[in-house]
Amino acid sequence: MAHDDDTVHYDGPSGGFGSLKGVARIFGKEWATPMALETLRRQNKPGGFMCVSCAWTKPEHPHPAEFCENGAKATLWELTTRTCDPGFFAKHTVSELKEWKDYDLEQAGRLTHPMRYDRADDRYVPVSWEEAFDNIGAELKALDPKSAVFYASGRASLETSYLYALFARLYGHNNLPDSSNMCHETTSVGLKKVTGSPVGTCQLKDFSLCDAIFFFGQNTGTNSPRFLHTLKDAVERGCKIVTFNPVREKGLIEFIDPQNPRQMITQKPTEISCLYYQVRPGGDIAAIMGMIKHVLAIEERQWAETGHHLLNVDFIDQHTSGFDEMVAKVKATSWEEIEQESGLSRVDLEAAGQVYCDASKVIGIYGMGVTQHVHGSQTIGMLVNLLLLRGNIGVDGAGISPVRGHSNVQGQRTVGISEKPELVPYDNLRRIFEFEPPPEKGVNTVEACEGIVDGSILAFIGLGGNFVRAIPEREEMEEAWTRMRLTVQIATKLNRSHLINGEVAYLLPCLGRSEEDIQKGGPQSVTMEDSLSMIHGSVGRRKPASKHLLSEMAIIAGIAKATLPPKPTIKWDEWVGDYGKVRDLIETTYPDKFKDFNARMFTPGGFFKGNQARERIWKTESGKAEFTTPTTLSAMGVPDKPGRYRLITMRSNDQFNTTIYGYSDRLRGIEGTRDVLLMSPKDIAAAGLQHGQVVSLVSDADDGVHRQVDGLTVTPFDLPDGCLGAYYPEMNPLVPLWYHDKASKTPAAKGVPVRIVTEVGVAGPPGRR
Ligand SMILES: Nc1nc2c(c(=O)[nH]1)N[C@H]1C(S)=C(S)[C@@H](COP(=O)(O)OP(=O)(O)OC[C@H]3O[C@@H](n4cnc5c(=O)[nH]c(N)nc54)[C@H](O)[C@@H]3O)O[C@H]1N2
Ligand SMILES: Nc1nc2c(c(=O)[nH]1)N[C@H]1C(S)=C(S)[C@@H](COP(=O)(O)OP(=O)(O)OC[C@H]3O[C@@H](n4cnc5c(=O)[nH]c(N)nc54)[C@H](O)[C@@H]3O)O[C@H]1N2
Ligand SMILES: [Mo]
Repeated sequence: MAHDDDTVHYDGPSGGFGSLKGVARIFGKEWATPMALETLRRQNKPGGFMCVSCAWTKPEHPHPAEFCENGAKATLWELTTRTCDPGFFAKHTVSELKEWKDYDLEQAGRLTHPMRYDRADDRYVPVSWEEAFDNIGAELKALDPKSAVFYASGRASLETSYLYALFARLYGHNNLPDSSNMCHETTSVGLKKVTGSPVGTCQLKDFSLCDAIFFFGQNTGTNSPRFLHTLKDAVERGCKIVTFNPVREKGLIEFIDPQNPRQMITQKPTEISCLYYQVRPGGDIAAIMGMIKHVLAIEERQWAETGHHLLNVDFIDQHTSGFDEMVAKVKATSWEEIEQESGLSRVDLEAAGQVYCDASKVIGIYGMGVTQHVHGSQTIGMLVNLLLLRGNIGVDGAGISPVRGHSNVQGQRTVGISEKPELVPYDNLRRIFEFEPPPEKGVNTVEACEGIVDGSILAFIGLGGNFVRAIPEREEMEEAWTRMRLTVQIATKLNRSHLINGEVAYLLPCLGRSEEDIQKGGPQSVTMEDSLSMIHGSVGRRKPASKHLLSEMAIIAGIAKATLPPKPTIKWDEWVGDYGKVRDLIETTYPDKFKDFNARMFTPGGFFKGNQARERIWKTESGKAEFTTPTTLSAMGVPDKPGRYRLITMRSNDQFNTTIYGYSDRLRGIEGTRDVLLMSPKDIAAAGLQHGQVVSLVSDADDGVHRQVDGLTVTPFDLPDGCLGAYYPEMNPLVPLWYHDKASKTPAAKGVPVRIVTEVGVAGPPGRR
């Protein structure tokens, strides 16, 4: 819908009736069955199953329905009655399926049988599990272990992830990239550097004690909607929320709680952010710099006038390092530079800084808008700088809280999915399993891609996910992928990564989390860790989509058994028969975090794995919380230049990563298509383009590589100048593989340098200076 200000947007609030309709529209009749409703009722409840969508925490006292629009979509997506069986694969060649859209591939339904790719016939054909395991085992045995990669998309349970990492190390490598490498690796590296902890310090109770929350680049309304309830409660008791985001995201503007009858009747939304700033992509370092400049000015004035500090000087003295250098840098930076890089005015940044000064307890929140930039780790450092000034880490009601993505992405790292051996307690592994784990660092996602391109990686096992679709540099990667010897995908639904095959390829279907998992020892439960470091048990009760499915645990163990020689300390069958035994192993390996694991796994609200930064024990290089001095004001990896735009690759309200539920980005008012190029009306005019014109984007990364995406409809949207928006994963061919956060190699998907191309040539400005 176009509006009086000529941009496409949505008038309603987030939540409310729209969210219920959003679910009904996609699932129609399937959604209203007693079976589906029963499953949804158990979602995120103690003794129920943990949502397969986002990682937001599951409270101790859940709402009657503790799920959101997008959690319901994710669950119903898994529960579908459609099946993608051998008959489907007999009908369609793989080449033919490559022409299908992501949406249509997953619409085929749940995978039902283990399948092998028959290259001669270009089709998947059914195989027995034994044959699949034996062949995969034989292939892996024939390879140098260092040439194999075991990828994990952050959904698999703690139990499966632990065994998967153990398998990799027994086999002989640390090549364990995780979806988190494309996501919050910037946190794992950048936040750890300054606080000593690779994860957030907040707990749920902090949100009921804080006075202000600062949001940087996290789209709560779409990506962690249950969090909106927490925010609404905070606002209603007087907490101030200040948001920095180039896009005016509905969920952070206003919200109607669909579970609040009064609000549903009155349709009067709660205003979420009191201040909302449309920062330029990559402009957060400068924006926070401006806020800090204001805080320092107020400190000086207050000290002179009253003799009382605004800053928490005792905390700064005792607990931090690097303060003076950071302050010197802030003072030496002019407002002019700050305004230029942030795209925000001094007045606005002072107002935001004043909210910080007026609040005694502050929480900082961030998501992909911070982590997916070339200098994303510096932005995290800046946000921590701001918090440290008044001791806002390590006290109740304050802290830093990155909002994680996949439902167990944080947990996978906790139990050993890591390419970095120093993050894994090798001594405990040696003692428990009596083997020598590989000392060499393994590959992360970007390095795995480089290895696939240069031919050093020859085998890929995917425990969930849609790797080839999610990574940068799609054209080159798809081509390189087929040169691998072995590709194995463990999945619930068909996706594009299953169609780009190595010489030998298997597609292995697994149980979903909502499904019952019966092993020798009876029905099994699993566990995961949420964004706030709470560990929860989860029990699936649904009848599996097919009787041929195995659990992820059984599949990993099956491949491992076929690959590795037997060893008395390694008991795959026993572990698969009773997942409780794997929890015992996790407890023995990580005794501090998982004490009494089996006994505590169903604690309502989960149990906290602990966080030393929260206790002001700083496991950093200096032994203190570290102020960092930024080396740049822009998180972008390339400078502005004429004709160059900053492209944000975004998620719609109808997708979970590469899974596309539908074509409605309801909260942004974009309907019926994903092939849009969002652009400010001013930029459209300046570039000499028309609303509705179809254009192409080409890479402008100054590396001589031609990258292009065609067929995008110019759509007026409220965005800062020089900034474009378009959807992930469609835009991934435009992201160079080398364009990533400097410290962590997280691909910089939020500040991609591009030009706009029309039939007549390159379109005009911006790209200032
Ligand atoms: N329904 C649903 N839920 C999901 C997912 C999903 O796809 N669908 N994905 C899951 C996963 S794996 C993850 S990692 C999370 C992702 O959740 P988020 O962290 O919210 O990630 P995005 O939606 O990619 O982008 C976040 C926001 O960053 C803003 N942004 C872009 N550039 C900048 C910038 O330079 N500065 C600032 N301040 N903001 C910027 C964008 O406008 C957007 O609103 O969500 C998880 N939950
Ligand atoms: N340009 C751009 N690129 C990005 C991003 C971006 O914002 N912009 N975001 C990045 C981020 S944050 C992430 S996390 C990655 C996502 O990358 P991935 O995690 O690799 O991708 P998903 O789309 O989450 O994976 C979806 C597939 O997982 C499988 N699946 C679903 N449930 C299960 C299950 O229970 N078990 C198993 N075994 N398989 C299952 C299904 O087959 C489904 O097709 O993409 C990254 N790429
Ligand atoms: Mo993610």
